[in-house]
Amino acid sequence: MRAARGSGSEPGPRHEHRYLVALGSNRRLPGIGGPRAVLDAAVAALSESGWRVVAVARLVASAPIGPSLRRYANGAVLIAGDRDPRATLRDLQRIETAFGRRRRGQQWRSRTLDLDIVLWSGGAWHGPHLTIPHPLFRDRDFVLRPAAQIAPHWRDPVTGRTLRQLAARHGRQS
Ligand code: A4P
Ligand code: MG
Repeated sequence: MRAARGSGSEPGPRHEHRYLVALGSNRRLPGIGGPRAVLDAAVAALSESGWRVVAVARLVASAPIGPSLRRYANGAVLIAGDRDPRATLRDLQRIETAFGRRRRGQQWRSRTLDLDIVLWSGGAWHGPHLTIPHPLFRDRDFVLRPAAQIAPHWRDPVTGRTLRQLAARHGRQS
């Protein structure tokens, strides 16, 4: 793991935004490998598409939530760049598609790659297709643990709690 100093939401150069992105996979991708290899390749794809990769969390294995029976690999990455949240979501969805993700069918079905925006340095964002913070992230150990590893002091703008606090709270409850 490469850890970021500070909160993760600190301003970088002017016009630079930071995003904390959660990664998940529970399917093999031919030519790449199993879920862990898919997530490593997804981080490389972010870097190739112009993002500065600030920190990458150690991957965790997690039991599936929802209808899929396959175990997931999950992770988190802190990236920096000049794209606004809408452009960032498009970028993440383009990478998901390049990794064989099909958006048809049931929600939460098994997938080769899921990239969700958990937090960004601009605070809260509500648009027709995008909500930041991600509405479910506080309930998910497989998001909180990797996220708290790379940005422990970053505060959730809704609850005011840091990622470390949210991860510790969730760990005690589950
Ligand atoms: N959208 C809204 N807000 C956001 C955001 N902050 N980041 C919209 C990304 N997308 C956001 O997502 C559906 C729509 O959510 C997008 O078109 C976007 O406009 P999707 O990725 O197409 O579909 P999905 O992944 O099936 O839905 P969602 O809600 O992202 O599912 P989740 O919450 O990601 O759950 N179990 C384990 N152990 N590990 C996992 O990673 N993941 C899921 C998927 C279920 N169970 C899991 C895991
Ligand atoms: Mg998603």
